[in-house]
Amino acid sequence: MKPKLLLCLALVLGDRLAAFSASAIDTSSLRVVAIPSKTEVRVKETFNVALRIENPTTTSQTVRLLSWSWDQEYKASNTNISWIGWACTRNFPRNIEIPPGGAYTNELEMLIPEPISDKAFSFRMGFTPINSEKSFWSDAVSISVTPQAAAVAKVKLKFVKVDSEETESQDGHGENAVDGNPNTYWHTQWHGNSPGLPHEIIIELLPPSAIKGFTYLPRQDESDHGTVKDFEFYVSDDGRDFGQPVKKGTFEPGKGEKIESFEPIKCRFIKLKAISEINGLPWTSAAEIRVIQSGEAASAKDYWRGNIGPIPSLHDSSKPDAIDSFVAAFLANGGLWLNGADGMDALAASPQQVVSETLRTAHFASGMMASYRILDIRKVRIGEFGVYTAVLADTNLGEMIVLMQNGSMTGHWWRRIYSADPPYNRLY
Ligand SMILES: [Ca+2]
Repeated sequence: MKPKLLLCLALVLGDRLAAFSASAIDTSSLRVVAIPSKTEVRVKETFNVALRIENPTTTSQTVRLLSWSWDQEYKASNTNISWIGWACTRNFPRNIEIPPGGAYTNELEMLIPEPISDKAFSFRMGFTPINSEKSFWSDAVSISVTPQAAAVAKVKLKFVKVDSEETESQDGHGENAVDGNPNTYWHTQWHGNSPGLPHEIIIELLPPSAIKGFTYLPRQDESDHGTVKDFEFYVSDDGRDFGQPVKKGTFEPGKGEKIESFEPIKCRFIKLKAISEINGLPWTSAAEIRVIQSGEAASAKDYWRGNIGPIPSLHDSSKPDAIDSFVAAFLANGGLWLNGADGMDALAASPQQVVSETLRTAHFASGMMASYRILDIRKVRIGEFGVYTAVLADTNLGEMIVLMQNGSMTGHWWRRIYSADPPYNRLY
């Protein structure tokens, strides 16, 4: 377990250990107070902790800490608790003057990153000013830990049948709707003959499961042929009698994943029936169909993970290269991968600096990387988000992809590292 989830790009300017006029600091009487925003938390759930350095004396006191990642001057007495740092490009020690009776307050986003056996625990926060050998500890803060809900056993989807599929002029097999890959899709026959609507696909749930909804991901390539408009959704125990639809309606337009909900019901088979196509054409297509199980969050899936195919070692100008396929996969996900801004002040001199700093941070701050070498840096266009810089790097963890910089929004940088081996986990 990492002691900290530190995301800071710390360019420490100046020497933290530089001689400092000690006479300006008399911290012998400082008091540290830690106040959590809540006292009952779940594992991996962040909560805020206000940290206050109080000066109970009758004279001003000065403490020295880093301007941005001031949290580096703090430590927790209990290693089960951690906190989240932040992006910063300029970081320097500075003096904070605390008036008599006053306080200097900050807030940390803290969490219990890993499951723990205790239902409750306490911790103290210790503050050690720069150039000081003395640490000031808060009183103990007690937190109770709510056990994590048991994970829902994931149902497997098995293709049963479709009424029509195009297998001659393209791979439009019905299986493609449940293969987990957003870039493959079921398409009804169009070569020679185009049987008309409605079309339907039947899928088996292994094991039979209680579901409270389903999702429909339209085909993700440039065409929208076959994209379903009006639908009916059925469930069945035997795969033959589907009765009345448990849900019918009209999908939202667009290529994003559609989520449809209904009252939880246990079943062994599902059937999606396409009633109409968005352009009034006779086809049906579906990139992915999922079910939402009872007890599972009804949210869109990060389809790109694990589904972008093998990445070649370096780009070949005669065909799409690693970054192109990576970005194509992102595009297929409607740009959802760009969630969770870690925009930072645009103080870095160049995208290359952000890349090397990101890798350096992974190298040094997280201890994840022992070595790296940048193979390729390219500008790529990512949907509506504009031109970004993407990097393919060769590292001790295998090749990995770093994404980061928006060319038009100079105030925003996006830093992500993904493993370049399936399942393309986000590493940093
Ligand atoms: Ca698919």
